[in-house]
Amino acid sequence: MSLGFRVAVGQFKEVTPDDLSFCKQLGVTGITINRPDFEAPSWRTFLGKHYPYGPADFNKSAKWDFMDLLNLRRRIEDFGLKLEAIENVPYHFYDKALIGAEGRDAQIENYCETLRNLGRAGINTLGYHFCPNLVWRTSTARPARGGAGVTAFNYDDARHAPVTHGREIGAAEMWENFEYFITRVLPVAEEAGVRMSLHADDPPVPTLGGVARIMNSLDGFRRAMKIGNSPNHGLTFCVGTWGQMGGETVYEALDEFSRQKRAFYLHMRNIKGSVPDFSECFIDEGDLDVVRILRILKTNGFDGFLIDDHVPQMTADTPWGHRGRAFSTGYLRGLCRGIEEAERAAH
Ligand SMILES: [Mn+2]
Repeated sequence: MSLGFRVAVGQFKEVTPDDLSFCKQLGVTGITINRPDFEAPSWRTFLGKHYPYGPADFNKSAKWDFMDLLNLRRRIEDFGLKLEAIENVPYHFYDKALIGAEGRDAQIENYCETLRNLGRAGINTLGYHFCPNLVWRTSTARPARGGAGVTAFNYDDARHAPVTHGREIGAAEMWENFEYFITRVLPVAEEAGVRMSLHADDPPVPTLGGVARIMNSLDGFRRAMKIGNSPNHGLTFCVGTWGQMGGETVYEALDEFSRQKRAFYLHMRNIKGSVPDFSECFIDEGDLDVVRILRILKTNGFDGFLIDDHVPQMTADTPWGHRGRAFSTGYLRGLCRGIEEAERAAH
């Protein structure tokens, strides 16, 4: 009996052939890439300098080019790996859409073209978030196991931060921005055969830097999935961020969305504490019951993939975290194997 889901690895902001070999060595079948800016020299090198395709078009930096995407997928498949998803377009592709600023219509038009190009290139999952001022942490100095490098957050420390966008942006306005964006891009995603996968706001507090964080609760996500009601709209279910909401929320939400087939893929990590104060930690410690999470997926017939998520920095690690990710990925693969064996024994 197979579990029906698989472990991948990823969050590469740039990738080299060595990285892909490393992924193969970990025994995973697929990878994800994070907000690639294909204009960057490292990406030009990876994709190959000689294109059977004309020069860059004028708007290239505002959207992804079909041939870049096709080459990306092919290069990864050449290593025997599947490109499971790309997570997030570069921030400047849709920063105005996030806050409803002038110029958002042009960005949305470009975003639609990116979706079409993803579909044409055979890449069917695009992760996204709807959080104008991104991930916040207030400490990188909290003690962790063996002195590993982890991040932590304390809401009291962050509460009085200055506004990040020149003014306050409340929840009602953020919901309007979200509806404006998602109702325009989703029909195009459907047509292109691309799934849009929404990550929760990390940390899931009400507001930071004057900007409301609307994807911070189960109710918020129910609302988001209702506004963007499509089989092509679902969740990048980040167990860390959902765990930071505290209590049983992470299990309830995962059960609900995986049952509805709207959890497209998962970020796996562990945490100690929850809002208003938490630290990241190794996946085999912390407050989240990772086995319970995997069992929910198994029970609900989840058929997507899992990846590790900002792992602790281990001794002599690289910025991407080769050592930390090897530990996390191996641990996850071992747990999956254990659950598979337990299922086999039970039937
Ligand atoms: Mn995450």
